[in-house]
Amino acid sequence: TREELDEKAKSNWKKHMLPEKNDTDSIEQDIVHHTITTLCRGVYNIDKLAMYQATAHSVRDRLLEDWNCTQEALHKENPKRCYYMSMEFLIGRALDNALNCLKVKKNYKESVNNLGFSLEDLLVEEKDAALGNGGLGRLAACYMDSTATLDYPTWGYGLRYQYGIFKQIIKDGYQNEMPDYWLNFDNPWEFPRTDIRYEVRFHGYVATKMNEKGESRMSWEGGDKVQAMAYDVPIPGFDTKGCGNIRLWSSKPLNTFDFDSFNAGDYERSVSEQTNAQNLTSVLYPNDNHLVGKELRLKQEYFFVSASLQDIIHRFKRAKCPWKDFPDKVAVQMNDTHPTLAVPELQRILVDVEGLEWDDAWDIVTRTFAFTNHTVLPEALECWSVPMMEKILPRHMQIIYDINLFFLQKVERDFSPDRELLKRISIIEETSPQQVRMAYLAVVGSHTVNGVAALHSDLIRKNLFNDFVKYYGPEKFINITNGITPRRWLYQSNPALRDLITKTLGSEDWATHLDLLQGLKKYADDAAFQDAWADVKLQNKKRLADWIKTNMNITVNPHALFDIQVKRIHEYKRQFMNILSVIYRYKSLKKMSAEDLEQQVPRVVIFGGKAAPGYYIAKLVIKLINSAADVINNDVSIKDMLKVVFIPDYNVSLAEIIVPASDISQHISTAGTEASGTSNMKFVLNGGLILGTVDGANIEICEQIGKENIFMFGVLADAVDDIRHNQKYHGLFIDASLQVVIDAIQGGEFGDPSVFGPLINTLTYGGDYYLISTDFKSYLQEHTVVDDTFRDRAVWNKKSIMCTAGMGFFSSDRAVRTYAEKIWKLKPFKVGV
Ligand code: GL9
Repeated sequence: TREELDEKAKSNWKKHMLPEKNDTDSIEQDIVHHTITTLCRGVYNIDKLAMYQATAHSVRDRLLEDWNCTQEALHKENPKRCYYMSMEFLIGRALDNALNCLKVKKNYKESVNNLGFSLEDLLVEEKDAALGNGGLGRLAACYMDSTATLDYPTWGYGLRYQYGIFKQIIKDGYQNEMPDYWLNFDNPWEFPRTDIRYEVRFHGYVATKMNEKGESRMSWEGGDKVQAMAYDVPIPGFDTKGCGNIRLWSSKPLNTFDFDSFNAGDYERSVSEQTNAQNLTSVLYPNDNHLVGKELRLKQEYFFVSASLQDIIHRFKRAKCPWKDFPDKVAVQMNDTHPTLAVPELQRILVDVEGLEWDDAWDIVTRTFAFTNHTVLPEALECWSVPMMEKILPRHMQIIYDINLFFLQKVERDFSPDRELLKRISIIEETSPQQVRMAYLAVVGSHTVNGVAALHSDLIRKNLFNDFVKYYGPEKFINITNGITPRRWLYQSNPALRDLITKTLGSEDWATHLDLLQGLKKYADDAAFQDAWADVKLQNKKRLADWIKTNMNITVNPHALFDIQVKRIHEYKRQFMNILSVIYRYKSLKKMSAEDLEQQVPRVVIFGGKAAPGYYIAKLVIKLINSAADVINNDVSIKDMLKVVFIPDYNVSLAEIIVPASDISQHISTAGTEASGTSNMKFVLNGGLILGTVDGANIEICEQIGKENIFMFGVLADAVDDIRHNQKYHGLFIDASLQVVIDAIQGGEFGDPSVFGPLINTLTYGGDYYLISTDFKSYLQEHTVVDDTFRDRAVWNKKSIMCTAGMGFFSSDRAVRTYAEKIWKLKPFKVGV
C-alpha cells in the first residue's frame, strides 16, 4: 500500500499524478490516443461507434481522477458511509451526463467536431445500461446522482447482469421480447476489479464447531461456491470534485475444478459446473411489481448480499474499530425487500464467524439496516418457501427461525399474548409449505422503514405494517417522498428549456437548488415569456414528432395536443382505461358533422412501455392499443383529429426525448395502488400537465403546484374497498359511454374480437378489480376539461410555467438529504476544493 512506499517513490507518484487538461487541443490528443491504444484503430478505419468509444474513454479518464481523489480522501478520513443496496440500477446512458457534470461539454463538442464528427451523433451510439425494470431501478439511479452531487459518502451495490431488461419488438401489434446483450461492445463506464473477489456459498449443511475462544458455534459447511467479482461504475456528481460509485457483482466460476468428474472421464460435466456459476448473474428478472419465486432469483439475492457485506466488512475492518461501532461507520439502505437476506447474513457473520453473542450481534444488525417499501400490491410482496430456503441457505433458515422466535417472544411478553396477533405478525407464514415473509423480516431487522409518497406511507402504516406500528410505535415508520434528478431530467434532456430558465433566473444554480424554480412564477403572466416557453415546448414536440416519423413512419402534427402515457404496462396503471377512452373519442369524432369536427382539439395519444413476458393480460392491452391505432390512424374521415402511437422499446433514453414533449401525461392508477410514481414528476418538471388520479405522488404534486394546474379525477383510495365489495355483491354498473366502446371492440371494429375476449372479461366477468367502470365517466369528463383548457393558449402556458416553477420539492437532492439526515445520520464529505 501507499503507506509502505518510501518518500522518494511517493514524490515520483505525485509528480506524475497531474490532472487531465480540458482545453480542446488536449481533449483531441486524448481521443486520438485512445483510438490508437485502447481501440487499436486509426484515421483509416474510425467510425461513429469507435469515435464514441474513444471519446468515452477520454471522459472516463477524467472521472477516474475524481474517483481516485474521493476514495483516497475517504480512505484517510474514514467517515461514516452509506451503502444503497439495490438489485436494480436503471442508469441509462452515461456520456452526456458525465460531460455535463464535469462541465466540459462545450469543449468536447468542439474537439469532436475538429476530428470530423458531431457529438450529438456519438451520444446516441451508447447503449443504455438497462439493469432495471422501471421506477424502482430508475429511483436508485437518481439517488446515486444526488448522493454524488451532494458529496454524501455513499456507494451503490448491485448486480452486473449480462442481459438487462429485454428489448421490446412489436410484431403484428403484439409484444415480442429480444435479449439485451448490452456488453457486446466494450463498456467504458465500468471498471473491472480483477483483484476484488469474494466467495459465496450455497447449499451445504450446518455443523457445530469450537471457535478460537473455545466457544461452541454453528458453522455453515460444504455445498457449492461461486466467486463474485467487482465492477465499479463511477457516478459523477454535478459540479463537484467528488465522484460516487456503484459496485456491481458478476459471478465467476471459482478456479477449482471438479476433479472427481474429471478423473471419471467426465470433462464436460466438470466444465459445466463453471458455466453454471457464470449463469447466476446473467439475467435481470423482467418483472415489475410481481414476484416469480424462482430458485435462481433467490440465489441472485443471496449472492448480491453476501458479496456486498463481505466487501463492507473488509473495509470496516481496515480501520480496526470494535464491532459495536459498526453502525456508526456503516448505514445500509435496502431498496425494497430484494436485499433482505443481508439481515440474517450479517447476523450469521457476527455470531458464527466473529463469535459475538446473539444479542450483541442483533443490536448491531438492527442499528445498521433501514428498509424502503415500494409497493402495496400483494402479488409483489416477496415470500420464499421455507423448504427452498432450507435447501439453498440452510444456516440462514435457522437464523430466520431464531430471529422470529425471539421477536415473537418479545411481542408476547411486552405487548400482547393474543395468538391471532402473533400469527399475523410472524415472519413465518403458516401456509403449506411455510413461507418467509421478506417484508416482515426487513421490518424486524431495520431501525427505520419508509414509504415513498405520503399516501403510500399512510397506507402501509394502516394496512401492511399495522401490527408492527402498534408494537414498535409510529416513529419507526416514516415517509420520504421520491424524487428525480433535475440534472438528467431537465438540464440534460431539455436543453432548450434549461437555457430559457437559466437566462430568466440569471444563473444555473437551480440545477442543484431546484426550489429556485419558484423564481419563474413572476413571469407566468408575462406574454413574451409565455411565448418563449410555448416555443420551447413546440421544439420538443417537433423533436419527438421527427423521431416518430423516422422510426415508425407515422406523421403527427406537432401543434396537436400531445397526450402521453409511458410506463410499465400493468393492470393497476390502467393503460386499458386510456385506450378505451381513445376509442370512445374516435367513435365520437366519427359521429360529428364536418363543421363540428373542425372545432375539435387535435390529439396525438402516445403510449409506451414493456409488459412482463409472462403477463398475458398486459400483453393484450398492447395488442389492443396497436389494433386501435391501425384503424384510427388510417381513417381519413376524422381528418387527423386523432392519432395513436405505441412507441416500441420504451427506455431511459427514449424517455429523455418523450418527457419534454408532453402537453398532458397520464398517471391514472386505481387510487391506492401506485406507491409514488416518478415519471409524473419528470413530466411536470418539463412543463407538462398531469391528467391523473388521486394516487401516489400525484397528490403531493397537486399540493405543490396548486390544484388549478392539474387535472384530477376518480374515486379516492379510502373508497376503493367498499366499491369492490359492492361490485362483488351487486354487480358492475357499465356506463353507456363504456358500453359503446365494449360493443365496438366486440363487434370487430379493431380486428378479431375473440383476441380481446379475455381482456374485456377482466371488466365484465372479472369483477373489474381496478375499477375502470367506476372511474370511466369522470375520466371522460376530465378529458373534456383538458380539451377546453388547451384551446386558450395563454391559460395553458401559464399553467405549464406554474408546473415547472412548483417542482422544487421533487428533486432527488431533497429526498437524499432527508434519507441522510433522518435515517443514515450521514454528513457530506467534500473532497479536493
Ligand atoms: C415501484 C412503484 O410501483 C412506483 O410507484 C414507485 O415510484 C417506484 C419507486 O419507489 O417503485 N415499486 C415497484 O416494484 N416498481 C416501481 O416502480 N416496479 C419496478 O420498477 C420493478
